[in-house]
Amino acid sequence: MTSPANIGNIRNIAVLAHVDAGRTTTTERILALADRSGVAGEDHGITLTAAATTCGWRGHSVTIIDVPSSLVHGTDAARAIRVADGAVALIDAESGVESQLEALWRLADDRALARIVFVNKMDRAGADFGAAVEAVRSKLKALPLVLALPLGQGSDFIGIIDLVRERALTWKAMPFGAAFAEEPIPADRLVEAQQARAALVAVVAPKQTGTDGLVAAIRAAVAAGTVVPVLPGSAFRNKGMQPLLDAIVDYLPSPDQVGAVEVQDPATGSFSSRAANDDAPLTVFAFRSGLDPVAGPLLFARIFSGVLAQGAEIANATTGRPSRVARVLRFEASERVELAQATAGDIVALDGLGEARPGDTLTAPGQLALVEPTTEQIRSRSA
Ligand SMILES: Nc1nc2c(ncn2[C@@H]2O[C@H](COP(=O)(O)OP(=O)(O)OP(=O)(O)O)[C@@H](O)[C@H]2O)c(=O)[nH]1
Ligand SMILES: [Mg+2]
Repeated sequence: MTSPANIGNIRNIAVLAHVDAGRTTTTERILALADRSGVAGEDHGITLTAAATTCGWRGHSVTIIDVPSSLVHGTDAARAIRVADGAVALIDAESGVESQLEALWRLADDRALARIVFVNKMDRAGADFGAAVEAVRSKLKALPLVLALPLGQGSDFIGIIDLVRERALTWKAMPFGAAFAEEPIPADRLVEAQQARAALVAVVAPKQTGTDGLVAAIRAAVAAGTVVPVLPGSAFRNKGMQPLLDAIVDYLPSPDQVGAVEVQDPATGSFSSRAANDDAPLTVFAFRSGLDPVAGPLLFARIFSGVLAQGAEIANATTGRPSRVARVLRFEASERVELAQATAGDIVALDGLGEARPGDTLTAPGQLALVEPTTEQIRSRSA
């Protein structure tokens, strides 16, 4: 986990949810699962104080970015979405799509962010998967692509039918066990599952038949923003979490797929783009401040391009002041890891930046650029 990941194996994911839909529970479950698969035999106290936490899954480095639900924190939410390459939207299976998710969804629309939907709380008595899928269409104005059907609901919710791989996954280790069994699709659901699979194949029209061709076609459609995969589960009961992680890895884009970042020259106002790779000039965007009980005040930031080394002399392009990064940290599920450097696509916490604020862009001295316009620029534009 501590070695730098190949950029194609990075997933920076924002979790979008209405208050109480299960953002914290879902994030905790993901981190617990991923942590267990990556690190053997330790006691995992999971810290959720961080604005971004990184974990490993199937050889990928997945960073979960916390997005405040309440739009009282609208700027924080918009910046969290700005640094994400994809998002998981949580819908409460009982209460459906609610206002805060709708507002966050619009912010993600503005950035054409690739998304998948997790219909959470399928174990609740009033859970209605079909209604949640319909709400993706009617309220979120997106084309839902159902990738799995629930097996039972309410207290009978035991698992899902994976339509892509045509199998049933059941979590029978009660009450909260993560282990699941893979079985054939139950005979009484077979026709329904075949019809649902045919519907999904018809939407994404894979050029190659077979599972791999279908996965690639779904991935392409998600990146293009034409479809939103939908999966049912229950974070609280720990059911459906591995398929959610698989979907993050299989269907949401990596930083290099999302591509270059558009920046503005603070002196001339002219725009240019910087490619999402280590050889491009350094572009770091600070999106959230945090106060860590151990590390102290930190600034969470995304490396859009270039390489940021610990101790590097940098410039705050927003304020025009020189600065120095004392430490580059990454929050992993169970610990804080100090990195020698962060590379393009990484999301890290920076220590020692003093006056820098969320919204600031940090660059190499002499290569100033802004990801977000400065307050002065916004004022002069609206004047
Ligand atoms: N039955 C059931 N309850 C759930 C599930 N997921 C979360 N909950 C419960 O729903 C409540 C809210 O869950 P949280 O994970 O705290 O939700 P949140 O979205 O982080 O809430 P805020 O941080 O307040 O926005 C808690 O009581 C959870 O135990 C689920 O899958 N099934
Ligand atoms: Mg929460």
